[in-house]
Amino acid sequence: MLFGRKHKNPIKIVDKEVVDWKYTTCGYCSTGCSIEVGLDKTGKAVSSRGVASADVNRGKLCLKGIFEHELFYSENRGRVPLMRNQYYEDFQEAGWDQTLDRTASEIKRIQDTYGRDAFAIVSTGQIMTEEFYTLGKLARGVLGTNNYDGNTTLCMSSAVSGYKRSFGSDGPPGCYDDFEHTECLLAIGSNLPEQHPIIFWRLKQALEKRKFPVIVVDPRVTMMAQMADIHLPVTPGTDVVLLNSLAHVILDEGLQDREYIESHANGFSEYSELVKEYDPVSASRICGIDEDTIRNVARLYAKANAAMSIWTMGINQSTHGSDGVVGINNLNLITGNVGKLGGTSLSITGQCNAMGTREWSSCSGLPGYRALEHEQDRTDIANFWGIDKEFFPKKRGMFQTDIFPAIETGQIKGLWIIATNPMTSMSDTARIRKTLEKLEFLVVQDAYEDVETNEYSHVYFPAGLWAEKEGCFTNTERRVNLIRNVLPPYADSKPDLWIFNQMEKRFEQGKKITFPETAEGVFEELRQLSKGRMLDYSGMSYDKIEKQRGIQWPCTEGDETGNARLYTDGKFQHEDQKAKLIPLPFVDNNERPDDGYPFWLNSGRVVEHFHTRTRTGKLGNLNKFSPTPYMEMNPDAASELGVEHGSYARLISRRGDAVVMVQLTQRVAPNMVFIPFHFHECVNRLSLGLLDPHSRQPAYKQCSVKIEPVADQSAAAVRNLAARSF
Ligand SMILES: Nc1nc2c(c(=O)[nH]1)N[C@H]1C(S)=C(S)[C@@H](COP(=O)(O)OP(=O)(O)OC[C@H]3O[C@@H](n4cnc5c(=O)[nH]c(N)nc54)[C@H](O)[C@@H]3O)O[C@H]1N2
Ligand SMILES: Nc1nc2c(c(=O)[nH]1)N[C@H]1C(S)=C(S)[C@@H](COP(=O)(O)OP(=O)(O)OC[C@H]3O[C@@H](n4cnc5c(=O)[nH]c(N)nc54)[C@H](O)[C@@H]3O)O[C@H]1N2
Ligand code: SF4
Ligand SMILES: [Mo]
Repeated sequence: MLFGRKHKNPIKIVDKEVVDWKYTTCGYCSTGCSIEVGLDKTGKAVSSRGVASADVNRGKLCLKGIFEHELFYSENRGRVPLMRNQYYEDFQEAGWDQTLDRTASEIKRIQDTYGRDAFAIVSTGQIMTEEFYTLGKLARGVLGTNNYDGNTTLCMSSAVSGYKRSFGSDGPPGCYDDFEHTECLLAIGSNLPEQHPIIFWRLKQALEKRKFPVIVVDPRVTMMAQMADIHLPVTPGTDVVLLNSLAHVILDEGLQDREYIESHANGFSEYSELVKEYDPVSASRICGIDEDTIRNVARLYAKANAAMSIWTMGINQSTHGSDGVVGINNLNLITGNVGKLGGTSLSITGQCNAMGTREWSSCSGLPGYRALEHEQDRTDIANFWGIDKEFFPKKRGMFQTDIFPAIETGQIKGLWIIATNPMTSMSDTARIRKTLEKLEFLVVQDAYEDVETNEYSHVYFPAGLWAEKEGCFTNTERRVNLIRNVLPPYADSKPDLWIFNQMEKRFEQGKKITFPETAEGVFEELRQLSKGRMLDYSGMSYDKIEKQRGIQWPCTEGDETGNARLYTDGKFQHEDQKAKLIPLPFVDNNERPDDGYPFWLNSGRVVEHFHTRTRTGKLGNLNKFSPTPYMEMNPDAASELGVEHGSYARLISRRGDAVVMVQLTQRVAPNMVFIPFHFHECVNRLSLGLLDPHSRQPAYKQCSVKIEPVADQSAAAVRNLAARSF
């Protein structure tokens, strides 16, 4: 008997006839895979492949990367600038000059009438670093609005805040190579196999060579939890209690690294006092993890020669997001696991250039991790840009999640939205819609003209996408990588950099500042501004980045390569160079399930879609995996309610309702449902999004709902189709 395909037709891989491969970096997630885009002899992008010599992905790509070249030809890309008087009127096609002039004059009108801060800007984690820096120059140096922020507040704000509180600065200290050295991995609220498939593959590679325990903390049995040695299905929103309790056991049993704490951290006595209250028995009643498991995990972590923690949105998107990050940092400080091979506190970032905006956009301050609150930083940047330092405010302005309520109250009258889609991605859709309707002027700058937020705009700027432009992204492990320009921008769309530069020319204040026209020209400014700082780019150039397939900062002038880790010398960025151990009392302030709304509503992502589906919803090879809004629901809970697998059900929260298809699975507990947030008019109609007090990040993952079967299934199906036109 012969095995194999001998008697069947062999699979034929169609020759795409690529004549040229162009070097880029993936534009979806923060893993930062190096991609080459293949062009055929007509200049059409026909293929994408992973770059074998790139340390990050070593030739691999996930589903999204493999089909990324199809984006160039995807539907509903913005072709030309559009304009209208009121958002409910039809758009008219207009030229760039006309739409830029109108936008500039509306910004001036609003700022003259109501004050500089009455015009706000909300950006993204998905444009190039050079574009971020230029937007920051425009916002801070020319327009002078202090209400300038980005969607990283929905995403990374808690990590930034937690790093600053513990270590004195933002900047993830570890790298993927730490998997090769660690003896224990704790992954909290992070589902790598779906959200960062290639980081996951790096972890699997490390585990194949050498076994070490993997502990996953997630209320859901995610793919990551399925491969874990220990899964802790924590009660939503209570990670801080679990972390305090792990520390309790470590200190109680004397497993801490006394020498490290003494030499490198402050605040031990207040911290250890607080932690005493979180004995495993009391903690288990709040966080839902039994006392023996807490003890076991604490001992495993503390006794490992090197232990590392990674986390993503399960921690950041919580009313205790910033505290959760500090709790993880505390754990790593008391066990001496910062800046060491395999011992780190590594925030897995989200968007392709979430790091670039943190480093250079000036959203939370001034470029290069400088703060508006520091006089020296204000002086340095004012001198570098050639403006009066008094032009800068002395304190950062509103976060994105405070900008929207300020529109409601009339404090903010105009808004510029760049590469983000709050109509789908912010909590309480009905409220966001009302908010956008209140604006005197809204300009939306996006690669796609059918992005939902654009329904409320007065002006639409069509932007170039990903490799239609040139510039850098920084990934999770602080690796700066390059996107070469593969194709010209689609139709009459323009690179974001070009749009910012054109806007600057329309303001008197803009004449004082030089705005380089090319991305590489901007990069030169980043090199100069970062010289000698922790965030040092001065040893990098585009060619060198491409040759090395990405360089990790700090990379000082004269250095051949970058540096894989931060804080290896145990010196931190607080004034006394010590890290801080911070006590974290827990207050339970979430909306929890009750008799009226008995289910936890959890939300997140699936591998085949990216965020609000402006891109993946249009690629057949991705959208076909999940074209319909759905929820994961436990079969026992469903049978009690008479809800069937594959039917539609209605969810109701105190904010609104949504109809989704039911997928029965044991991945969620009977008192929880999980909905991927990618679909418009879906989970964010229901979510509450209470804010973290430090980071202002929304707790997307915790609120409560009730569920009812839908009697008229065909009407539900029609409603769901109407919810999304892709
Ligand atoms: N395919 C794909 N990949 C992506 C993205 C995408 O849209 N699609 N987006 C990118 C971006 S911007 C981001 S931010 C990342 C997000 O990456 P992840 O954070 O890994 O993804 P999520 O699914 O949002 O949430 C992770 C897990 O948090 C868990 N969780 C919920 N509540 C709690 C809690 O109270 N405690 C704990 N410990 N866990 C909890 C959820 O059950 C979920 O499994 O992914 C990036 N990668
Ligand atoms: N319920 C719930 N809500 C969530 C989350 C959750 O887990 N649950 N996660 C939150 C998180 S972590 C995030 S990061 C946000 C993401 O939320 P959004 O930022 O609103 O989502 P995206 O779909 O990524 O929006 C990016 C937009 O930029 C456009 N774009 C892409 N490239 C370019 C470019 O080069 N230039 C320009 N001008 N436009 C471009 C895309 O077409 C798209 O419209 O959602 C948040 N919302
Ligand atoms: S893992 Fe992330 S960076 Fe890599 S190909 Fe997939 S989406 Fe792109
Ligand atoms: Mo994110």
